[in-house]
Amino acid sequence: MKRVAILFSIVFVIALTACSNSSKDTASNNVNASKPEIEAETELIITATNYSFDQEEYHLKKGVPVKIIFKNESGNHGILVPEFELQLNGKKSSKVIIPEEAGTFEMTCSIMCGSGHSGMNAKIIVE
Ligand SMILES: [Cu+2]
Repeated sequence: MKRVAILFSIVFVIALTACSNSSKDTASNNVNASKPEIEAETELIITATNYSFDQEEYHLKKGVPVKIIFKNESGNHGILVPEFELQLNGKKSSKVIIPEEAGTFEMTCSIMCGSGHSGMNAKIIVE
């Protein structure tokens, strides 16, 4: 939850600085302003079909910002990884995350997509 709050404040500060140059001085007093905008160093594409994801395991590197790109190739699915505050769905969507802890995390389908829904899961392995 804390991570989301930080992310939101970063986005907020970025939005502020983008709107007005004069707000830069104010923003620099904010601790969050010293953090650079999250830029992905790498990408991971996750594809969903009826009723599976394209891989059983997805590997990420700890501490490396990664742009998770989710694509629906058939049916209507989504992905959910609570530990990363990651929830994507639709035809195509993406989010940049920074996996901060090594470990294995369960990824499930976030949309009740039909008969194969409960079998739609995969592992995100951070190392
Ligand atoms: Cu589903």
